[in-house]
Amino acid sequence: MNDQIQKSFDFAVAEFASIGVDVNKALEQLDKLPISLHCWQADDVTGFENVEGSLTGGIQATGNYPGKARSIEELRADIDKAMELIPGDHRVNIHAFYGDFGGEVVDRDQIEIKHFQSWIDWAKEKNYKLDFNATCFSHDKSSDGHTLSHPDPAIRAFWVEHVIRCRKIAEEMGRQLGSKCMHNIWIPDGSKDVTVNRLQYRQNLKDSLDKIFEYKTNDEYMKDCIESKVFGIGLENFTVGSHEFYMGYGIKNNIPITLDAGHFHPTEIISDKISSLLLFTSEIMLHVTRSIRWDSDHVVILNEELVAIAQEIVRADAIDKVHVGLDYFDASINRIGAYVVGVRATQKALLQALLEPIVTLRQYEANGQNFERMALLEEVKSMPWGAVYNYYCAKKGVIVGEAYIADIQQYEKDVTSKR
Ligand code: RNT
Ligand code: ZN
Repeated sequence: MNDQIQKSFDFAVAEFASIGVDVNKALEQLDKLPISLHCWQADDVTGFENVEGSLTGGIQATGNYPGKARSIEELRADIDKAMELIPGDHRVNIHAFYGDFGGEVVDRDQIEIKHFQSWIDWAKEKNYKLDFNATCFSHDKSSDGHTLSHPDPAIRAFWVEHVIRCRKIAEEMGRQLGSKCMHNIWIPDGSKDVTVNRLQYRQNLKDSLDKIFEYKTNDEYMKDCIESKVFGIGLENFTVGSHEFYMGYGIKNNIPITLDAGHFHPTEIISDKISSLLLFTSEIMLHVTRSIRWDSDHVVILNEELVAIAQEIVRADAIDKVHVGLDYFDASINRIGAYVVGVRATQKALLQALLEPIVTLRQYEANGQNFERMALLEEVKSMPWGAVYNYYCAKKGVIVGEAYIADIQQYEKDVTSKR
């Protein structure tokens, strides 16, 4: 351990102790908090299906920075590189269209565990855990804006089959890796312009979900979660899977809700939803992202809402109930750098939340000492939590501070720039 890092850490421990906070305890908790890295940042949500096609479903990756991953091997190498620069043990979130199809064209209603075995083997070797997602977009059967809510029962059945297969794959991932795999269901369904059939589409989606969940999975190995949205590009007028829809469905059927930070109205925040939802569903999945003006999926940075999300998880004593996953796809900058910045920012937010003098703050609040509460909250913002994070990186054998920039530049020079 570098002397400077140790000294700064010792100073920080004393500073936090003076406000009643145990730094080592906070670090122990942080170390048990996995973050799920979304595989789709490395290749701009393209997937490896061996069919010509583009990203559809109302989402868009903008930019054409060189070096995107073009194969499973490249994508895994990029994730390995990012993981090298992130302290702690983490998860990788795979989408169904990233299967290892060995040059074959395998349609979505035909995928099996064998197409994901190499992902599981890789994860085992690297000590990652896996999460999974059905892929209900970028497909000719989703091109008219509907999948599970489609008016045609045959198309609905196709997507029902896909999602059931995904649930089985997720279950097997969790079983083999000994860690519950979160399986997320997000569909793009909606319409660009006025529809006079809102109820019908939602009824269709409800029926499809009922069929999907008829297959019972083992809770120990996998858990489904359902993700709402306010609107997509080209689907501005109506989204079938709205927040009310999934909140109703999830609470009634005890299925966790996925809160994506970019899926609400521009000034609506997900941090405030955590403590409400937790009273009605056992768990929550988060898609941490940064939306600018719309669901733009910018790289997560250490902003106020990220800190608020972390604070709400910790203040609600919900570290074991809230699954933190990232969801952004910025194609305009170095993609490995995008991973590292996003995960480090998320960890810093969690660390700040874990270092809160919560006992004193709650005492102040109980006594009606609102000035004191505000002042202490202000003071903790500039407490030396950065020194604690640097120490955590060093202890985990991970590059400390901005020195990782040069490391990513080197990887770009040696690897991604040659693609
Ligand atoms: C889309 C949703 C969804 C996707 C991924 C690729 O708006 O956020 O989670 O980003 O499934
Ligand atoms: Zn999302």
